[in-house]
This record gives sequence, structure tokens and C-alpha cells, in this order.
Amino acid sequence: MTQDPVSDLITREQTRQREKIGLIPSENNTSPEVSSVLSSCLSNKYSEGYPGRRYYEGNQIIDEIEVLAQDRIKKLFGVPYVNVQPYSGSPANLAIYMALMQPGDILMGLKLVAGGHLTHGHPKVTASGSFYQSVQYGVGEDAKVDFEALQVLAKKHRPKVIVVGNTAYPFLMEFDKFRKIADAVGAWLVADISHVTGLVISGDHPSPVSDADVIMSTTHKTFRGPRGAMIMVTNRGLERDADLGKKIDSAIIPGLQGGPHNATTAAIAMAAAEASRPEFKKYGHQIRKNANALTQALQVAGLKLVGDGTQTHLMVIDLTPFGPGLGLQVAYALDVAGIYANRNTVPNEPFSPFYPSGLRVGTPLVTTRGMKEAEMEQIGVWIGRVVELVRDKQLPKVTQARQQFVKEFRAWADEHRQLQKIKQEVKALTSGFPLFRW
Ligand code: DSN
Repeated sequence: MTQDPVSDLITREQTRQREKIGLIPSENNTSPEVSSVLSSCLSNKYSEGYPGRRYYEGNQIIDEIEVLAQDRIKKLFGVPYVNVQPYSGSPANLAIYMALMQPGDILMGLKLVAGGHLTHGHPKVTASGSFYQSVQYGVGEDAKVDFEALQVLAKKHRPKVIVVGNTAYPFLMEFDKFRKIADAVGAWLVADISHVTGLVISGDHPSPVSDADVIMSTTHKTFRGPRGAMIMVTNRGLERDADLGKKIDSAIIPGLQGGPHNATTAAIAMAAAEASRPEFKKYGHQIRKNANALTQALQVAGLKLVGDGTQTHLMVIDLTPFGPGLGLQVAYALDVAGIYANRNTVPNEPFSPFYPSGLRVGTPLVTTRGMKEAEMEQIGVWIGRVVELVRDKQLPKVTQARQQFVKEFRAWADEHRQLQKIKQEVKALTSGFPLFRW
């Protein structure tokens, strides 16, 4: 029997992941145990509803699995309520908004260019920015949340919900300051900790549990579980509305979703057990050490970072000193050289999210592979060399000329000898690091 091309494609992707260095801060590798749960028979079962009240028969074991996942998450974070069914972060955030707001109510979140997420009210093109009136807050000159401006905005607009969360914000989220502002205007405080959940567990980032009403996290980033999400309600949230958990449950199903992905639920339970191990704390601490080491190496290589550094697992390299709109070229050339990251906007972005002027890098995945400070130093050197090679490849100011420019740039990079040389060096390094190591 001939082999299905899908198997070959998976093998090729496995090789790509093994040979390259992954610096996308939202990506991570799961343990073999979590991976094997994901491919189990659990995905064959329909189980719309919740444990003990399903719309389908045959869910005796699925019920036990979901309760186990809930109990482990509640214990891990110290929260009284959790829903582990959201398919991912975007529907989870929408479910929270459905539970807390009516269409047309005012939502406040961090601007995308300042490091916020699309689902935090990015105007016009997103559900959160269309169904609700979105008022966005930003950052100051130091790239940190401008709390004075945020307070003025909140008092003026009196939002129903304030979201504190990020995807490209390198600093700690100061939940207590957000709480004070939310209290002053009677808003719900929602913390989206998707990026930093693992750091919250390891004690390397403050926990939002005593300040937020509702907490959302995806489960595949620093938490190192399957692709999915969870919504937690804190004691504070339940004190304000004893039915809040039920409202979240209803917003997930029947509000937004159908049957939960049961293999994912079991993998969340497995990942929660892994996150309770002492080794997980070491992993969280090492993510931070690696982020500091990479920051230093990038700065030694002459690169500027948004906010001049990091307090978390990620950094945004500000490429505007070399001219605006260099993100795509740097990200593409790095990938050719065996290092993949993602282009990203910078605060006061002179171009656009598609042709941005920054590069986002982070250390969760390389930490999972067992890399430490010495490897971060080497990675910083490689990134510096790649930026040096492409810094004069400036994006045309004329919009119509850009597609052709990108095509020619890619052809140039694909053949570049220096990039190929770095790729071989990267391959030699990654051969010493498995995809997952405790
Ligand atoms: N797409 C994720 C990230 O890369 O940060 C957030 O949803």
C-alpha cells in the first residue's frame, strides 16, 4: 500500500521543527504524554453539555475526564470555577464578553500596536470590535501601559468590561492597578493571561486571581498543553454575580460552541498535572533567564528592543532605526537561516500589521527543548548577523510596488550564501536538543 502524502508532510514538519529554532513566543512543544492523549479515541465522542447533563449518551468516562481537568485547574490556580471547553482563546474571550455584556456595551482593551490582542476590541474587523463599542488604551513613551490616560478614558467612557492582556507586551501586567480603575468605574476586570500562564504558575509573573473577576488562558503557550483554552471565575467574580459561572457555561454552549473536544480536555488535565510538578517551576524560571540572556545578546548585537527589555518571556525588536517596515524581510531571512519568529507591529507603527517594523521573539519553546543562556547568546549573534544582511532591503514607500519587491526579496534570500551558512550552524546546534525535555 502506498503511503498517504499526509504522513510524509507530517514527517517533513517534524524535521522542520527539530532542525530549526522556534522563537515565536506563543508556540511551545507538548510532552509525549500530552501528545499521545491528543491522538486518543477520546476525539471520537460527542458530549455536548457539561458533566452530568449531556445531550448524548455514553459520556460516563468523558464526564470523569472533564471533572478531573476542572479539579486540577481549580487547584493549580486557586479558583472556584473553571470551564475547560473553549476551542481556543478567541471564542473564549467572546464567550466572556457574551456573559458580561450586551451588544453595544463598552469594552476597553490594549491597542494591537501596543501589544494587545485582536479579540480585545480591535476596531471594525473583529467580532469584539464590531459587536461592542471598543475604546482602546495605549502605552506611554516607555512602552508601558499609561495608567493615567487609561483612568481618564475609563472615567469618560465608563466601560462594562476592561481587559488586561497581551500578545506582544514585554512587561508584567499590573493587575492591581487595573483593578483600582475597574472599581472606580464599576467595570468587570477580565485578565487574558494566555501568554504568561506558565510564568504565573512558576511564580515568575504576578497572578491575577485576587484582582480579576474572570481569567482566560489558552492552554498551548507557556502552559505547554494542547491547543485550547480555559475560562476561570475568581471568588471576587462570584461574589459580584453568583451566576457568573453558569453564564460563562451558557455562553460557551449553546452560545458559541457545540461538542467539546474531549481529547483536548484530557490533554489539559494531563498538562495541569505536569504544571504541578516542581520541574515546571524550573522551566518557568529558565524561560525568564533565557529571555534576559537573549535580550542582552540582541542589545550587544546593536538591536533596539521595544521598552528596552523584557520582564516576561518575549521581546519585540524595534527595527525602525534601520528604516520602517523591515519586519517581513528580517522574519523571512531568519527563517531561511533556520530561525523562525514573527514580524510584529511596534508602538507608533509607521507601516501596517502586514508590513510592520518589528520582530517578536520569545523563549518558551527553546526552553522546553533544554536550551539555556549560552544558546541564547549564540541565537542573539545569529539574529544580529541576519539583520545586518537585510537592513538595506527597505520596503518601497509606494504600496503598489511592495508585492513585487517581496517576491524579489524572497528569491534573493533563498539563495543567500550567508543565510545558508547560518542554517547549517543552527542545524548543528538543534541536533543536540530534543523537541521536549524535562
Ligand atoms: N496568535 C497568538 C499569538 O501569537 O500571540 C495570540 O492569539
